[in-house]
Amino acid sequence: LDKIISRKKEEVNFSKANISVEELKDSAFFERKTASLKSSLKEKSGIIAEFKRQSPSKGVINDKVSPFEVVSAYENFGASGISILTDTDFFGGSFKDIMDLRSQIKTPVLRKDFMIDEYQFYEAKNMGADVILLIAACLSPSQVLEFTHLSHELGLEVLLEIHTEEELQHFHPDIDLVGINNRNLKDFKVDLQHSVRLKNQLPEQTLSVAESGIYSIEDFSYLKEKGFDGFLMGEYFMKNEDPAKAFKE
Ligand code: IGP
Repeated sequence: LDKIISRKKEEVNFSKANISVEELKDSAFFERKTASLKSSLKEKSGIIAEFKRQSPSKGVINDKVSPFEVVSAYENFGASGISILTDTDFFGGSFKDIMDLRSQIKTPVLRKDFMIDEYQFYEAKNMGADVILLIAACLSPSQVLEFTHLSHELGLEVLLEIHTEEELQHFHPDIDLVGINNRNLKDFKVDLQHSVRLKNQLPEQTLSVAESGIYSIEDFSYLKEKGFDGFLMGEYFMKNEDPAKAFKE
């Protein structure tokens, strides 16, 4: 994680030097009205289907499919949300993955990246995202709050990702959704029961998303029964030659 964050700082500095916040604000998507993942989770399947080519833990998962084809099929088959990895160095994604399909997709899109600087929120709005991810392990509670308010000013919703009991400290009622990562980002182990225990420590009305390591219908049903409102699933779909077909089934 430290490696990802230090690389991310370099990347942000590089982007800042190329495109200013003022220029980002001038773009076509900047004024668009965003879609709400909060409402969409209740109206549809609850599944947030991810487009992910590769990851540090799994290496290449699927680099043969096109984002537009996969994402539009996820949408047709009833995804509540779409998650797109925009990190290039570790996940093989890019801002173009969102930008290029934005005008053809109505489903709320989560920009999945490591957010550490205000600049990235303007970038997220500019590329057409509706929701951003804040990872508690990368941020202080005061940064989480600051970034939440900036996101809201831009019309973006916030998904706060936590994994440990200490990270419950990062929760604040202004946050839209809390994601509990079933996967430990340090050793990549998956533990669904751990997530259920953490969820039970959140205020009852909090919208919660179970993230990662959902590898079967049984996993999904178990988490649904335990009261999760959303289910973020990537590899289960992406490891198939036709990810959207896996979603449909
Ligand atoms: C999806 P999976 O195990 O279904 O492919 O996981 C998603 O939860 C995972 O990609 C993820 C992630 C993250 C990636 C969760 N939190 C933070 C990068 C950064």
